[in-house]
Amino acid sequence: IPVVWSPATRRHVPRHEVWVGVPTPGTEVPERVDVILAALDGHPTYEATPHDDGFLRTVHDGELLDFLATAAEDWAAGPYQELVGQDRVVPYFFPTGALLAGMPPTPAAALHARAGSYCYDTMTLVGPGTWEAARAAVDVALTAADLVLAGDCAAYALCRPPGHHVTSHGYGGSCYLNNAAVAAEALLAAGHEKVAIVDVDAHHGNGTQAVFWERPDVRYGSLHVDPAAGWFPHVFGHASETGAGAGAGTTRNLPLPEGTGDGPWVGAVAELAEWVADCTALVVSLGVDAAGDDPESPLQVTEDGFRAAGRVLGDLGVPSVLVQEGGYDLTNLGRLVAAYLEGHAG
Ligand code: SP5
Ligand code: ZN
Repeated sequence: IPVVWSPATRRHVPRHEVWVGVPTPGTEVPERVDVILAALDGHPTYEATPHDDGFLRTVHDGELLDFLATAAEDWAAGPYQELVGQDRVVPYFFPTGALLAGMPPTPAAALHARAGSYCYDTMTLVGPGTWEAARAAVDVALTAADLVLAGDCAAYALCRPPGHHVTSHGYGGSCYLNNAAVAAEALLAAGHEKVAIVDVDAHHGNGTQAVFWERPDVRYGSLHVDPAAGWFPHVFGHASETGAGAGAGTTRNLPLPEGTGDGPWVGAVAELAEWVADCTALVVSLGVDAAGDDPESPLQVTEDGFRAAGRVLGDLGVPSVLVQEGGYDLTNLGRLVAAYLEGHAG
C-alpha cells in the first residue's frame, strides 16, 4: 500500500492543551509522523503534491478557513505575546446558543474573543505552523485519493494534524481541517456515486458526521467509546444519531463500552463493513487510539485487532483511502498502523 506524507505536517507543534482549565502536555505531537513513517518503511512512499482549495471549500466554510490561515500571524502581530507570554491562540469566550439567546451577534473585534466562534474546546490551540501543517495534511489526503483514482486498490494518507472532529464551521479535538471529508468529496467528484466513510478512531468523528448529516451520497459509520460514559466528543456519537433530511439513515454509530477488547471491537467493524458493502469507494478514518496503551481511550484493542479490522475492510474490495486520525502511544503507534495496512492489503 502506497504511503503519502508531507514534511510540512510536522510544523504544527501543539506544545500544550488546556484541559479543565489546566495546561497539560499536547498529545498530538509531530513525532507521530516519524514513528509511523519508520514503521512503514517497506511501503512505497510519496510526498504529497499541492492541490487547490476546491474540495476543501466544498467541505469547509470560507470564514473558518480564513480564520485558521491568519490567526497565528494576527496573534503574533497583536499584544498577546507580551500580555500572556505565549504564541498560541487560546479561545476563552464561546458565543454558544446560551449567550446568543436568539439575538444576532456582531462578530467580535478582538482576536482572543473571535477564536471561540470557530473553536469549540480549549484543547485545540493554533500557533505558528498550525495552518501550514493542517493544509499540508489536506494535500496528503488528496494525493492519496489521486493514487486510488488512478488504480491503486488502497493508499494510506499519513495526515497530521487529524481531522474527523472538524465540522464545516468549527474545529476542535486536536483537529483543524477534515482530511477524510475532503478525500470523500474528491472520490465523489471523480464519479463514485456511493462513497462510505468508516471511522475506527476511538472517538466519534462528530465533524465528519456533521458534514455529511443530510447527504444521501455519503454514508458515515463509526465505532467508538461511548460518549454516554463521559468520553469526547461528549454530545455526539450515540446510536440514536442516524442522519436527517435526504441523509436520513446514512449515518450509523456503534458506541462501545470501556474495556471492549478485540472480539467485540472487530465485530463492530464487521457490522459497519456489512452496512457499507454496496459502496463503490471507501474512506477509512484510521485512528489507532483504541489501542490498549493509548492514553486517550479505554477500548483495549491490540495489534491483532487492528490487523483483523484491516482485513474486514480490505475484503470489501473497493478502492480505499486510509486517512490517519488519532493514536497517541508513540511506542506502539507505528506497528498498529502497519498491522492495519497489512490486514487491509490482505
Ligand atoms: C483525533 C482525536 O483522536 N482526537 C481526540 C481528542 C480527544 N481529546 C479529549 C481530551 C480528554 C482529556 N485528555 C487528557 C489528556 C491531557 N493531555
Ligand atoms: Zn481519537
